[in-house]
Amino acid sequence: MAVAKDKAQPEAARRPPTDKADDKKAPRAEPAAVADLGKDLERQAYRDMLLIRRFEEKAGQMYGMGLIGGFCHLYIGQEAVVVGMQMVLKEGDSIITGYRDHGHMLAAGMDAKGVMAELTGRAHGYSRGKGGSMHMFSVERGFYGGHGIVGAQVPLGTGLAFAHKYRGNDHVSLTYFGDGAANQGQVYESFNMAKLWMLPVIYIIENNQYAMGTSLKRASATTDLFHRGAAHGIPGEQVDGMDVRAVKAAADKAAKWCREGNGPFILEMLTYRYRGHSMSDPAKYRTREEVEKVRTEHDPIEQVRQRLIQKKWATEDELKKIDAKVREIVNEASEFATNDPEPDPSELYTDVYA
Ligand SMILES: Cc1ncc(C[n+]2csc(CCOP(=O)(O)OP(=O)(O)O)c2C)c(N)n1
Ligand SMILES: [Mg+2]
Repeated sequence: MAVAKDKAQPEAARRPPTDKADDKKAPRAEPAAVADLGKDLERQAYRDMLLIRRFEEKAGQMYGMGLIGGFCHLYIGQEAVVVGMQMVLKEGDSIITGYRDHGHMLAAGMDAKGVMAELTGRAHGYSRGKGGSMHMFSVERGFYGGHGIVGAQVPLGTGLAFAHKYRGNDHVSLTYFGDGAANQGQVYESFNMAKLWMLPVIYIIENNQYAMGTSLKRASATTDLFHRGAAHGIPGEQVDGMDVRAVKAAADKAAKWCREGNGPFILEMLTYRYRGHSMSDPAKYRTREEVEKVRTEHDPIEQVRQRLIQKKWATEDELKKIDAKVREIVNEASEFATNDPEPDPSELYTDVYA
C-alpha cells in the first residue's frame, strides 16, 4: 500500500523537496539594519519581555493547579517579537492574533490582572470570564483578539486595515499568525485583497518552527515564509525574531511602508517556543537538546540582559529591582485571578446575539 511504502522510506526521502531555486526569484526586501536601541528602549524591552515570561510561567503553574481550564498556549521564547513590534505602534493602530495571545495583550498594555482573571474564568476578566485564554479583546488598547481557529485572524486583520484606509488615517493593522497558519487558503485570499486595495497591514508570521507536533519542514512545500506574498507582489523580509533590535528595525521599516500608503508588508519572524504547543503537549516530537540550544544561545531576554550589563546601561542590582517589580505585578495578577468571583449566571445572557 502506498501509505505503508511511504512510511518505510527514510525520513529525508519523505520530506518534501525544498524550493531553493524559487527562493532566488522571490521578492526579498533588504533586511533592515540592526542598531542598538539605546539605553531606555533596551531597558524597556527587558522589562516588557520579562513580564511576559513571568506571566506565562505563572499561568503554567496555575494551569497545573487546576485554576485555569480549557486550552492554554504559552508564548515563552517568542517574547521579542511582540515587544519589538509594539515599539513602533501609535495609538489607534490595531493588533490581532491567534490563540497564543497572552504576550500580545501584555505588550499592548492590557492589565495583567484582567488577563489572568480571564484565564481563570472570573468576573473581572477581559471577557467577563466567558472567553478564556483564546478569546480576549481590548478595543481601547487596539487589541482585537485572540482567535481559536487557525488563520481566522488573517482576513479579520485585513478588514481592520481596510477600516484604517477607509477612514483615511495612517494607522496600521498588525496581523500575527503562525507558520502552520501560513498554509491556509484564507491567508492568500487576504493577501490578494490587501495588495489589490493597498491596505496598511503588516502580516507577521511567527515562525516558531512547529504547528502543534508537526515541524515546518514536514508540512510545508516551501519553508522561507517571507516570500509567500510573491504571487501578489507583497514584499517580505525574514527577521531574527529572537533579537528585539532586529524586530524593531524591521517593524520600523514595515510600518513606514504601510503608513505611507504602499500597501501590505510581510515580516517572517524566526522564533521558537520553549514549551509544548499547549499545556497538554509534552512535546515529544523534538529533542531536549534542540530546546536547550535555543535557550542557552538565543534567548531573547538573556541577549538584552547581557547587552545592558556590558554597555553599563544597568547594574545587576537595577536588573534585580526590575525582576522584583515584574514578579510583584504577576503575583498580584495571580492573587486577583484566584480571589475574583466567578461570573454571575445571568452573564450567560449578555454579550450574545439574539
Ligand atoms: C482551522 C483549524 N484547523 C486546525 C486547528 C487545530 N490547531 C490548533 S493550533 C494548530 C497549529 C497551528 O500552528 P501555527 O500556525 O504554527 O501556530 P503556533 O501554535 O505555532 O503558534 C492546529 C492545527 C484549528 N484550531 N483550526
Ligand atoms: Mg508555529
